[in-house]
Amino acid sequence: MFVDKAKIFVKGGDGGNGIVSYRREKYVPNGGPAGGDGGKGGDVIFRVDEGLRTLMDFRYQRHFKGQRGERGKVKTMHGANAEDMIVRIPPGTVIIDDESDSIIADMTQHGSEIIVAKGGRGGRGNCRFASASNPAPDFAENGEEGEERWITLELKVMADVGLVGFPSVGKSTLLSVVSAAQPKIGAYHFTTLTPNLGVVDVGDGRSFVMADLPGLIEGAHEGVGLGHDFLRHVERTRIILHVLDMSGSEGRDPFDDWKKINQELELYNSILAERPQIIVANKMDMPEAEEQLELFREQLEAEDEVKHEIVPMSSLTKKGVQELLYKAADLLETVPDTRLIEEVKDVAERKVYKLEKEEDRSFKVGKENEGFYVESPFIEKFMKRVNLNNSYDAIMRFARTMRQMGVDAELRKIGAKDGDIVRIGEYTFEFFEGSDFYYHE
Ligand SMILES: Nc1nc2c(ncn2[C@@H]2O[C@H](COP(=O)(O)OP(=O)(O)O)[C@@H](O)[C@H]2O)c(=O)[nH]1
Ligand SMILES: [Mg+2]
Repeated sequence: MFVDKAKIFVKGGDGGNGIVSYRREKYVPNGGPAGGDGGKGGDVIFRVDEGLRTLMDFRYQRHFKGQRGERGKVKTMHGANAEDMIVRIPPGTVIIDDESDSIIADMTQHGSEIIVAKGGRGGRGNCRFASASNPAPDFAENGEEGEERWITLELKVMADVGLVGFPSVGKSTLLSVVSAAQPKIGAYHFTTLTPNLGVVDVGDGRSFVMADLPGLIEGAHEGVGLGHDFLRHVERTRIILHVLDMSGSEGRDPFDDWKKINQELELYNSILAERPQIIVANKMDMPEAEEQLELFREQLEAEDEVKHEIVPMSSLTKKGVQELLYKAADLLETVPDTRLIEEVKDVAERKVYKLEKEEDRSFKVGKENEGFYVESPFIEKFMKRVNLNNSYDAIMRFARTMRQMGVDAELRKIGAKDGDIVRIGEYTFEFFEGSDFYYHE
């Protein structure tokens, strides 16, 4: 089976910043804090859509970023939450977290959803930090950053469209022209049991999977029994493109070929004879082709076999190829897909990864140059949220958190004293040992 893959980046929207603002009312000289909270950033959500068959869309768009939440507003008003970003995926898509190489989800049901990157919380406005000891706080929180991750999407695909026809009629060439697949042109495939599959972009938002099914006659011919192995693949395709060499080169008779292949299909499984079929009149660039096509049409009529659409085309000049793709996509829409998603699965075993990560509050302290350093993703994230540059209150809150985490104690253990320099990320601070002033509520 063929695996369609896409590697993409997802990021939830950042939360909106909380703001600092004060009430201003007539006759009230110093109103209380009134800066509102920021809105939540938009989540990036994957939703299964049974109308999709391939991961084709992800070849064009690889980055999905949720919108930012709105800033907080005056008069303690909330900024609006950003709308979530909905990304459609085909049923059967397995979502893998790249960093841990584990499965986040295995999406099968139409309409089911999963949040792959959460939007950040909005920052709190200064009205939320008012307390008896600090009735007019001069700081607000920045919005939290949205979650981000690289993920790989994997989809096991079955062919929607099967190419059948005698050797050398141009099946492999057609597949190579309409997809990225690179089957061997002009080669018989006695030895390979796997059909070549390619994802075909119709160009109007639709896509489907096409299989080159060599061996139908080649194998049967040789008596090696490969023919029927390939027929099993045809059995699972939803429509058949019956490719004919309309140039009648190499002594071929298109009508005769057509009947023989149909017989072969019918012998294997009579259902196949009923499968929707498009007759692909290939090699129309050749001199004799027009005449042959006329003859072919007459022969069909004479035997009352006018059941299928005929599309004249040439893989060489590409004339008629686009029309064939539209017709195939149209026909597919009329054929319900009854194949089970379960059939398509059987993904390699991987451990299942939990989307909810525990907040990691671990940190590391050490000595460097003349001072000390603290390393901690949690603290660095915290510093991004709290704007330390312009607010005394914010620094106090920051220091309190550090003490709660035990950072101060650890620094003291390795010798930090009053006035020593402590670097955290890009910031440097002065260490005040046990200062009430610093940790005052
Ligand atoms: N003139 C012409 N030659 C073609 C066309 N399509 C395929 N061929 C040639 O026909 C030969 C057999 O093609 P291939 O795709 O391997 O046929 P397959 O055996 O059905 O897979 C190759 O030499 C191709 O270059 C076409 O539209 N016009
Ligand atoms: Mg071939």
